[in-house]
Amino acid sequence: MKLYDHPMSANCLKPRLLLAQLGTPYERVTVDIFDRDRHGQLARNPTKLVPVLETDDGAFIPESGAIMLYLAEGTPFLPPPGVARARVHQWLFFEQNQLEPGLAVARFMKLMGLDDHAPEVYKNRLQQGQRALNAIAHGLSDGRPFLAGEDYTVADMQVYAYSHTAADVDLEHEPVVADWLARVEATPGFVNDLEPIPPRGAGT
Ligand SMILES: N[C@@H](CCC(=O)N[C@@H](CS)C(=O)NCC(=O)O)C(=O)O
Repeated sequence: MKLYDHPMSANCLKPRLLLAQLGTPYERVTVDIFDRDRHGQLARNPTKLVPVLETDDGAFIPESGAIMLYLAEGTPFLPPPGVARARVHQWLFFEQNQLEPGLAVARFMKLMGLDDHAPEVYKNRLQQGQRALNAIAHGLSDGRPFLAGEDYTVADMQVYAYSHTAADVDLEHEPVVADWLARVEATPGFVNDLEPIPPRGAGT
């Protein structure tokens, strides 16, 4: 299978991490996400965003959450249907609805030097990011080791991707979140190959 990808994208880190921990071979196709035409590579993704997974059968699956659920089916990283799986879905939806629109946007704005151009937008996204980090801390406050309960799942991978970048926008983790991040990083086969966004004015 192929993963249409960008090395600086934390949305793409999610499937890269899962594929690494599954030991699944795949071809990585870097897409120039700064090229609006995307060289036609993402013609079958309505949003023209990465990541997109192309299966061995030639199906195209966009959206990191959909890719994670597809790849994790039948593996220890996704519980069977029922409450445990609903908890995984809960964190996947949370990530897309609360964490990513706040922290990822604030981080991108800051690293691209856009925070000074639209300070009100930046402040709003930063506050949203902080609220999401608080929610993660609250979710972990009952002492569970991982977001969906006792087991490490795709929910942890999905939420890890942007929450671990909080320092890029000078946000701090509560100890319960820092401990969870460390537990995620200690799982077998963990990789974090997210490349930094170059400082403002350095290209891209
Ligand atoms: N909801 C999507 C978001 C994907 C997304 O925002 N991808 C970014 C890279 S992190 C992208 O392709 N950006 C290019 C653009 O905005 O034109 C997901 O989770 O996969």
